[in-house]
Amino acid sequence: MIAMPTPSISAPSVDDFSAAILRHLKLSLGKDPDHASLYDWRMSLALSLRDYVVDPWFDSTRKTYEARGKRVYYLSMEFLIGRLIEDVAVNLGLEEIAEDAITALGQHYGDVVANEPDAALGNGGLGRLAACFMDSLSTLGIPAYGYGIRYEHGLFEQHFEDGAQIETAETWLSQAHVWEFERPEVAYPIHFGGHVADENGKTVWHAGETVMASAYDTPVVGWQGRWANTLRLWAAKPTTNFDLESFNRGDYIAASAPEALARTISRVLYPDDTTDVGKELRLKQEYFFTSASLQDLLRRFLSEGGALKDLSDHVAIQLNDTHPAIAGPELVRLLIDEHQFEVSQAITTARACLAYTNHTLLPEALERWPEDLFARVLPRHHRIIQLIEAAHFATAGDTVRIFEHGEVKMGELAFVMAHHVNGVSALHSELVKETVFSDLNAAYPGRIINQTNGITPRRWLYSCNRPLRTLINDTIGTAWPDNLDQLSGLTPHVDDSAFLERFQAAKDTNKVQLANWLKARNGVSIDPAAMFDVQIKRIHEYKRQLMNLLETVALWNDIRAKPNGGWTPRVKLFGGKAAPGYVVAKEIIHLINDAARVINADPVTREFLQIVYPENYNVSMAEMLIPAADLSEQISTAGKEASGTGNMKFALNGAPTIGTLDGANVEIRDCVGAENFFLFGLTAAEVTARRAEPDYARTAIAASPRLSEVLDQVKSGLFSGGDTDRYVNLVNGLYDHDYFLVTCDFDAYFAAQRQVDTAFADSRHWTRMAALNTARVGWFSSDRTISGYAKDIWQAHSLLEQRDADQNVA
Ligand code: Z16
Repeated sequence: MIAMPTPSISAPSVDDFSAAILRHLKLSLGKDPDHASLYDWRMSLALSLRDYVVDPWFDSTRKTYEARGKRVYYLSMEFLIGRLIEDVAVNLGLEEIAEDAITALGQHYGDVVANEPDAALGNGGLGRLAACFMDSLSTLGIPAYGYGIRYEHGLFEQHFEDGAQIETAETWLSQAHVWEFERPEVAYPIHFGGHVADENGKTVWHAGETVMASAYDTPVVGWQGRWANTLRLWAAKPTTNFDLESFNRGDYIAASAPEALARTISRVLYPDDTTDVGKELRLKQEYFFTSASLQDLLRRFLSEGGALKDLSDHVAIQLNDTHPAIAGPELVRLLIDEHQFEVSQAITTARACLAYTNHTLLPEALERWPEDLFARVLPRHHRIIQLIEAAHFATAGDTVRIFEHGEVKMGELAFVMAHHVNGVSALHSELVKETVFSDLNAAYPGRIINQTNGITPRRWLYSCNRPLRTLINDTIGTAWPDNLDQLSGLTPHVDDSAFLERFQAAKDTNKVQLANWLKARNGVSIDPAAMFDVQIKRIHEYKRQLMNLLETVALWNDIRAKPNGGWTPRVKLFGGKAAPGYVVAKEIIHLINDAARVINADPVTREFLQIVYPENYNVSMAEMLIPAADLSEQISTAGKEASGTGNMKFALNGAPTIGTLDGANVEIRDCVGAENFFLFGLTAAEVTARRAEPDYARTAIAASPRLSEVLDQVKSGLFSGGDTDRYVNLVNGLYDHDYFLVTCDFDAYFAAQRQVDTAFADSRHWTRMAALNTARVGWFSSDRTISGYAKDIWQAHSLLEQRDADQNVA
């Protein structure tokens, strides 16, 4: 008999839980209920929930030590976590109890939950993927640690001033972060600069400056509280708080200089998503958290009596992009300089532990450091990379170099120091083999594999879409959240009218909720009966928000020309931030807002077309927008979006995709069926071929009267109050170097949108299509992704059966 997984905790009664909240209010917050603010209630609720995480967490840690198996270490510059109250409550099965208790105490649960700051220690897809992976690692019961940086300031907050993006600092840590536990005793020195010297046949690094990396632990509890892993984030601290000599002289400013210097390292997240950074402080951040993490895992391994030659039997280290690629040379350094390894043995041992995930083919996002800067900041590693390159040349020849054109290429370094390299969708992994790493793929056949991304269904359906959750529970039972393939059980119901009506009612509830939220927040009214057409993601030329906007203007023109044309009412929703230094992306934001102002004010078209762009898109906003979406915009230039993960979230929540054959769109379409996906545009191969044609953009514009008209309107200042300068670069860019082929795909996109109009007008047909999307995308659970990494890359195992067996005996 297979034992049913048992929840780890026994649920309290609502009264007990209310009492726990009141106890925290009094003893942890020092408030009585009459004087408690929303903040106080939120903190008390979070602390009361946290109390239930600790036992499963201890239990998991104990099991991990006992098992002496493999631990997974996920090194990531970013963990885009969002809010945690709902997440923890849902995973512990305490959601209803928490809500009832808060309500019984006279508070509004939604307001209390929304008081929590949205932890934005990431930019976008890569950071959110890391957060979904942490959820799945715990749900699957795989012993794992996430390692990252405890940024004092997360991703900037976005405001619009006259339609232009303005950034202000994010300050989530200005309030206590309830979920973390400070570990002052866990701290490691991190060295920078100085010089290396050869002393008695040994290479010695005399560092120029040293900071301490200090640990903060957040438990990450999985589904039903069966397992909890640790997210360990490092904060930079000075080795000494004061330069006492200066202090005693009375020079208080000089005395605090080392502290100021150290703290800049974990001060702020770089706000770039697949755009170039290349700053010295960024390199220091990367080395800072990577070195701390490796020192920490080595200490743990050695404290358990492990022999370092067996390290790879116990340690699997995953590098999330090249950001922690310094892990290769750093692990080699630690083995040689501190544990007396031979060079080749150190390289072999390190490589057996390390694996690297590539998340982009965009050349500007593949990190390279000027060699002189690199050698100045990390002189010892500079030498070690020379040894690594020599070892690589010895096996593979010297066609692919790590040092080239005065730069250190981190992609190549990560590749040669990894036992496996993976892409994040089937198409992307093939392109990794064919393009950026084709020579390395030939030199190391079989090293590149695919692990298509996934999303956690606990956050991205169960928590964020209660109406749909209820319908699914009523239809197929409640075992799907950690076994998402079960959603296929919905398929037979898509021809059942009662089911379809409930599916549509769930969507409508979410749409009304979004409309109310937008009204309260932005003062804009949108009609929940209109189609909600949503594009939310970082603003980037390759993601082609500009094409979406131009199509919107073209539609506006058509409606104006024929106001009684039986148009399908649409709300175009945009959300997303631009990197502060990415000028074109900021112009695109400005244009969307400018066009929104003009188009939304047009009485002729108002009932058919609106553009809404709420400020400061983040994880919490995604949790509102995705369940309310009718249509998912995934329109990147084919070959450019490595995977996408928003695409999966929309499909899961019953929003069909309009999209290109790019990233994971390809696999989503295979799953949901071509008839339930609005495909358009050039393929990756056609994109490459088209770029080789002379004047491809001008040719496309000339062939499209519709596009020509729109571009003329933008140029004429129609949306910029007569200012003909504002968008001159943006529009000329399309004529002169439309690298992302907005012009070439425009007509196909417009035509696909008209097919969407027709399909949406047949509401039963549309709802069936939406339901089939939900029923057929169970494969995109991050549980499936993590199982793939565990099997193909880490050789790591779940300890859940062990735990359940023990518990059934008890
Ligand atoms: C990022 O978010 C991604 C790639 C990258 O090199 C750097 C950052 Cl910060 C994204 C990809 O653009 C996206 O396609 C993918 O789904 C996501 O990483 C997760 O793999």
